[in-house]
Amino acid sequence: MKFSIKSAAILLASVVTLGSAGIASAASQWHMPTPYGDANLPTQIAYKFAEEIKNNTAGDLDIVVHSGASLIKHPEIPRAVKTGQVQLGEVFIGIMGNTHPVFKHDNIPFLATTYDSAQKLWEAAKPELEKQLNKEGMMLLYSVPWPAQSLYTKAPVNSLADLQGLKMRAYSPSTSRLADLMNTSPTTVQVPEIPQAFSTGIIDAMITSPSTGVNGQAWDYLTNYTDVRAWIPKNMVVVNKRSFKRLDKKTQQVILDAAANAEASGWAGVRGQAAEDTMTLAEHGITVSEPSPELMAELNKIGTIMVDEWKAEAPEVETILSTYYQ
Ligand code: PCA
Repeated sequence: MKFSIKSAAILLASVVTLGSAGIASAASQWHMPTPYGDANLPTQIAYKFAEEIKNNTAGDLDIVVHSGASLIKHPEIPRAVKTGQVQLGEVFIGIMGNTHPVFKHDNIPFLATTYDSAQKLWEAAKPELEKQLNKEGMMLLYSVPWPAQSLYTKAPVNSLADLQGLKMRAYSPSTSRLADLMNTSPTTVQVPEIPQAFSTGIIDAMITSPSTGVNGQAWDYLTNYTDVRAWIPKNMVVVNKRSFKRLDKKTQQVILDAAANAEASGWAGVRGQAAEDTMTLAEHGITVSEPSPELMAELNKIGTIMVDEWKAEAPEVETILSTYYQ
């Protein structure tokens, strides 16, 4: 396991805090690493969540949000929470696709492309996902959706032939598979490295939200946004089970209430955020267009293949899908 000096120091600090909390029941400080920067809706919600808990415990539980992967690198956050290196953390659900197939519900193209259907898929997937988290010593607190994921390129795209051979950014096991099926080469790039990866030719195209495009000033290095709205992924905030159980019932309830509020504000805020950020892309000169029927037909075919492959991976997937389609 890799610990940075900074996280080792914080770990030590929290051990000291916990120790003194045991004696004098003083306020405790918890650390919450998050993957994305402060401009993102999930990060803003994380700050509000922490503030609500601090207020409603009269300062007894102080959650320090470490945004933008500043404390722990994104792919290492699940393990940091699992092992108790930190008490809770935020993670992109799809990034855990190789931990268990249930996490892949998050990045399957064209399974749920409206916010209502994405919410329905989330409700269907949640019990199965919670079972897997439980096995990993973690508990789900809340989830925040991203705007629908669309295609960014350096030229107009009318069909998949226009993408053939390009280097496509991937951010999860499912998006790597998608890039393969699109006849492009998947390249894993984290959000902060997107601008440099485009300008140095490491990637030529990506599928992500209008928000991530705006954050990375996509107009500096690409020209086209084709609004395919292929899926609606989510972040989730998970807590170490033992850390949570050690709290008194009242504090646990404060956390659960704040988590429910956080989840509701994510679903309420995402549509407006999507519209606003798409407009910002256009205002900066990116050509925003609706996809051609040909492109959509090709992509939908890939979506069907991916659902079939996913279904074959585990019986839990069948359970998710039958609940979703009910
Ligand atoms: N932005 C994040 C996850 C999904 C999104 O819209 C990313 O591109 O990595």
